[in-house]
Amino acid sequence: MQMTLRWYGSKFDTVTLKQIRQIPGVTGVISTLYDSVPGEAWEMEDILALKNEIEEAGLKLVGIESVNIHDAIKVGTPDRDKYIDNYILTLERLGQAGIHMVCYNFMPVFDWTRTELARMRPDGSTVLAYTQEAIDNLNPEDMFASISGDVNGSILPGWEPERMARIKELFEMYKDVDDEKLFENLKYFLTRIMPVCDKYDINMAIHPDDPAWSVFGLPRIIINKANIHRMMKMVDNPHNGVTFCSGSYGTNLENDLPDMIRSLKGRIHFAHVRNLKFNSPTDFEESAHLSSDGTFDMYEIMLALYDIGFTGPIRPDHGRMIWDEVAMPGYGLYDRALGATYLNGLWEAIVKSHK
Ligand code: DNO
Repeated sequence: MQMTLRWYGSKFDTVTLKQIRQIPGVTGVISTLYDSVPGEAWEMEDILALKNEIEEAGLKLVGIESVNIHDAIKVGTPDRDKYIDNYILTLERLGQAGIHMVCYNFMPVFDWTRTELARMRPDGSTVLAYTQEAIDNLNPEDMFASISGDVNGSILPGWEPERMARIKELFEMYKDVDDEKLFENLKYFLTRIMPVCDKYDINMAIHPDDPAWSVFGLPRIIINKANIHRMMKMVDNPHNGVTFCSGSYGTNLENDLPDMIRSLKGRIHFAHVRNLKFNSPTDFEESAHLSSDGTFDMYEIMLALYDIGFTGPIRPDHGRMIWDEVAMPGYGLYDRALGATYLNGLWEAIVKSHK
């Protein structure tokens, strides 16, 4: 595996490439053109500028998170092909620039959803948290306003204000889309992009829906083992794979994470590894990465990745806000650096104990 950190680009991130370079064992970053608009083709010069900036800092651009998908593609409106054509153009240019992993999601309206961005834990750190009760008592149109006070001046991925301003319209667009329709539209999209992925050896890594169940009555499909296997079978190509995100699949306690990983040999193209602490099955908060701070056995997760011969990029995921850092919730430097170091430690021990 290759340890990386997510980086939003020098215009948007409070963390610098220099700081990332100084985290032991982190050799690459996962980045994006954060101000790109879903549906538009990325310009080659922008891709190369991002890549060069990262390489000049002594790191590697190991993959993209995310190239976002236009709603027309998810909804399957008649004009979807023009947006898919642009997506293909972006993939072509990424391939030509030597980038071979693209993370994306197929979640309607909201990307990942949390009801609190700064829940205080007993040690004074703050974390992202979710309670189903809060969602059940909230009008989706007020969702953005309810968390926007805690964003620390940042734009959250998938929660761009312009997008949230259109929320009513977005809900309207998805009103006839159920799980089956969403699967169908995903299949259409994947079928169209696979030739370019084959040509440039680009691994597509779908990110799970987070939380792994329907919110506000919207369809959610990338939520469990059965559905991921359905997704891979319907377009059976090794480039059609997944981002294994322990924190997202783990929101549903019925998901057996090590078992899911073992069933995905050869199809996990990217791993997000983090822990959650459950207060009840529908109230969880994002803990430190350490097993004993949360609910998951992180050793078992890393061991499962080792057992399937995982060689792709991995990153610590959301971190707690600690040591008075002010950053995008979940994406500060300190706790993610601790996470990377811990995961590297587990990996070293696993590798050595298998010799
Ligand atoms: C949350 C992230 C997600 C993820 C997208 C992938 O912090 O894991 O926003 O990047 O769902 O497209």
